[in-house]
Amino acid sequence: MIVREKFPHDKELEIPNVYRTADDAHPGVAQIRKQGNTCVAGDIDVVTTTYEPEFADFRLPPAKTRDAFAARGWNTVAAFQTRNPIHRSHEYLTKVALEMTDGLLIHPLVGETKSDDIPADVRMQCYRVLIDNYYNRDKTMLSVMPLAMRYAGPREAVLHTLIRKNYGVTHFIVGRDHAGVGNYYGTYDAQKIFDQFDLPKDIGVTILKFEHTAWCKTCAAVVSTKTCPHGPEHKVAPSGTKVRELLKAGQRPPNEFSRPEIADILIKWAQSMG
Ligand code: ADX
Repeated sequence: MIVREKFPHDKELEIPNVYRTADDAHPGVAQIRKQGNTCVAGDIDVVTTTYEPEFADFRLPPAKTRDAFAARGWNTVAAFQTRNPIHRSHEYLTKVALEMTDGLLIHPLVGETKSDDIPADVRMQCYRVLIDNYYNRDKTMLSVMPLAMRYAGPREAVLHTLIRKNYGVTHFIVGRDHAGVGNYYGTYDAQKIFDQFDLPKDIGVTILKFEHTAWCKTCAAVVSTKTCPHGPEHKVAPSGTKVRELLKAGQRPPNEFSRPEIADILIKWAQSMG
């Protein structure tokens, strides 16, 4: 870098404004606290010409992604951000979105995540198997988003939207507790933050908001709190801890929660972790 500018890293300004908390137990706050106290800025020269990034076959930069949409003739595209394997409720959001758009971009975040999140290489196997078996491949694209998670909830939802706009999408999915962690944000705060904008005019992207979704045994379908009259006792929604226990024990979570092909990849991973 040719350093043109140097300025103090004002963490006391950044932390509460980005994260709405200054609690060091918040993983995004902890990350900032670990960073240096000085920022530098300037032009960057790339000297490594042989660098082969992870997931090279799925790493499309924004301009190439926009070209890919144009080549497919997609005028409207919905993007799905995720840091998890795609389970049945996520699958529902993406397919409902695709009912309204020409194409779907599954755009998993593969940068740094919390140590207890599932690693990106395992998730990539899950996404590929899922798309091969359950999605219309003419209407679905998978590429990676090389970005670190901040777990900043609502403000990160806006960041995620702006970045995907640069990738050329017209619609962006925001479900329950988007980019949230622990109990720092309300379930729908990441949707409410968009109320202050005139959309799609201000940001150029339509936000597709989804309420909490899960399989309902009585409806025999994935439903949301908006579409289903039945209470939580009708839902198949094992806790994260329960799912991990099942996987470690070599057992698939219910098919209503996760497709068997995904469960099998996750079982292999969970068991390799010892
Ligand atoms: S996130 O950090 O990338 O938001 P995750 O991969 O769990 O985490 O979620 C991806 C997207 O799906 C987010 O928009 C999130 O709000 C939404 N989502 C996840 N699970 C559900 C669910 N059960 N119901 C509704 N939306 C959900």
